[in-house]
Amino acid sequence: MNVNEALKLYLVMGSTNCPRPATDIVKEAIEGGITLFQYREKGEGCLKGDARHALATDLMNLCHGAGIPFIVNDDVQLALDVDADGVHIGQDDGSIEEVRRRIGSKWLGVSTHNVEEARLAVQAGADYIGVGPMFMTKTKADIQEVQGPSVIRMIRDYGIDIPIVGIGGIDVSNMHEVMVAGADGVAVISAISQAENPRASAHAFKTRLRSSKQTC
Ligand code: TZP
Ligand code: MG
Repeated sequence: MNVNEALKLYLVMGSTNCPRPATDIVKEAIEGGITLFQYREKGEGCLKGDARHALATDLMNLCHGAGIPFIVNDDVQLALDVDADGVHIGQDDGSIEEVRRRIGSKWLGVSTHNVEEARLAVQAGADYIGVGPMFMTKTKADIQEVQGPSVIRMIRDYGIDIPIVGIGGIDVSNMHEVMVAGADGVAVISAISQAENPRASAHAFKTRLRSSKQTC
């Protein structure tokens, strides 16, 4: 699968984002049509050690059973241990080049917030960049300033054509703004993981994406 196609509807989450077992949420989100999954096990009460490894394996098996690539956030060793499809890192997670060397040809995603970070991520060998926060979010406490989808437009106008996914406060009602700014897709945590019906939420995103594409 191409990275840009996989990025269309990117579910990012770990056990602390879920009101029910993470495996149930991911199963339902897959049925609803997510195209990529990132295991992001963070925050108070997050799993460590064997429990973290076991959940990563369970979620990866669910994803792979449906042909969906499985990415691990931050934890390069876990990604290598479970043989994930890729790793996603932020600006404070060490050298992008070093992660690239460790993971070889696995996908590498990097969180960026402006043109300069995007440029450096591309130069260092990222396969895609996440750009955010697009909108206000309660899910991540240490977010940078909300700049809105216009930062994606700035990155595109600079000439960066790497696959881009927007993140932060995205829901079905505002995702179109992210897509028209030049994103290949949207990454969401709470809009799916905390939805009353994750399957219906993912499905609603997919329907909206299809109509977004016609106007992009
Ligand atoms: N990076 C920037 S904002 C964010 C991350 C991981 C949180 C996104 O969560 P939500 O619930 O989709 O706003
Ligand atoms: Mg990180």
